[in-house]
Amino acid sequence: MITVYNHQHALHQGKVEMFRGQLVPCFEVPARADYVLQELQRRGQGDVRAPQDHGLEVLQRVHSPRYLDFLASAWSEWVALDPANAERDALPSVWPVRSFRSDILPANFAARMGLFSYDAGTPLTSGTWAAAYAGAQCAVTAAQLVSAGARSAFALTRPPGHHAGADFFGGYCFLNNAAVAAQALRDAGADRVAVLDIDYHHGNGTQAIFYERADVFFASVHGDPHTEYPFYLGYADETGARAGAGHNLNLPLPRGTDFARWRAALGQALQAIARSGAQALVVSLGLDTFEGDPISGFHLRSEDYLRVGADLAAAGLPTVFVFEGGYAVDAVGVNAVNVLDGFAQAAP
Ligand code: FKS
Ligand code: ZN
Repeated sequence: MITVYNHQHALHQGKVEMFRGQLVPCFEVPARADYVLQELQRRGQGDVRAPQDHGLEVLQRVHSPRYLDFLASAWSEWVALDPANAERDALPSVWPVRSFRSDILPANFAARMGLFSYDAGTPLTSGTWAAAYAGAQCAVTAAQLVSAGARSAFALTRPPGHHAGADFFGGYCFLNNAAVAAQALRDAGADRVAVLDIDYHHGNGTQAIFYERADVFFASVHGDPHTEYPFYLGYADETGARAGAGHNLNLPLPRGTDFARWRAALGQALQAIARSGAQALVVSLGLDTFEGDPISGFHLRSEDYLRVGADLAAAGLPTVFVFEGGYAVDAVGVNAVNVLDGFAQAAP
C-alpha cells in the first residue's frame, strides 16, 4: 500500500490544551505519526511518498472561504496582538452559542477564534496552517491514487481532521482530511462515495459536511456521545436531512465495549455502505479504540486490528485510509499498520 506522508506535520506542535480548568500537555503530538512511519518501514511497507500540491481549490470544495482565510492568517494575527504570543499557543475563550450571530465577522481576533471553533482543547500554533494544509493535500493525493486505480492508499498525516467542519476547528482538527478525500473521489468521477469513521470519537465535522448530501454516505462507530466527546452530535437518530435523508448512520457504543461487540457494529456499518451503492471508501482511521488508549474507553487489542483491516478489505471497495486519533503513542504504529496489513493480506 502506498503511504502519502506529510513531513510538515511536525510543524503543528501544540503545547497545551484546556482540561478540567487547567492547561495540560497536548495528547495529539508529532511522535504519533513518527511511530506509524517507523512501523511501516520496519515491516517493509516503506512505499512512502510526498503529497502533490493541488492548491486551495480542493480545500474550498469542503471548507468556507472565510474560514480558510482565517486559518491562513491566524498565527500572524495572534503574534501581532503581542510579540510574546510567539511563544504561546492560541486558544479560543469565547464562543457564539445559540441566539448569537455568526454572520458577522468581528474585527477582534479572540472573537474570530471563537466564531470558527467549538472547544478550548485545540491549540493553534505557528505551524498549524502549514501542517494542516500539507496534510489535506496528502488526503487528496491518496484519493487521486485510488481514483487512478490503486486498490488503496494511506494518508499519514496530522493534525487529524474528522472533527473539523466546513467553517470550524475543534477536537485537535483544522481541515477535514477525510471529507477533502471523499470530495476528491467524487470530483474524479465516483458517483457515490462512503466515509467510514472508526475513530473512538464521533466524526461530527465529516457528518456535518455531508449531512444534506445523497452522494456521500457517512457511517460512524464511536463512543456514545451521552458520555464521550464530542457530546453534541453522533446520536443514532441522526440519519441525514433533506437530500441526504437516509445517508447518515451513527452506531454509538458504550464505554467499555470489547472487540466482538465493536466488530458487529463495524459489520453493520459495512452492510449499510454496501447498500448505499458507494463506489469508493474513505476510512477515518482512528486507533484510539485501543485498550491502552489514555483518553478513550473501548477495549480493542493490537491483534484485533488485523481483522479490522480484513473486514474493511472484504467490502471490496477502492479505499483511502486517513489517519485520525490514537494516543497510546508507543502502540499507535503497530495498531495502524496492523489495519493496513490486514487489509493488504485480504485484498492484495
Ligand atoms: C482529554 C479530553 C478529550 C478531546 C478529544 C479529541 C479527540 C480527537 C480525535 C481525532 F481523531 F480527531 F484526533 N478532548 N483531555 O481522536 O477524535
Ligand atoms: Zn478520536
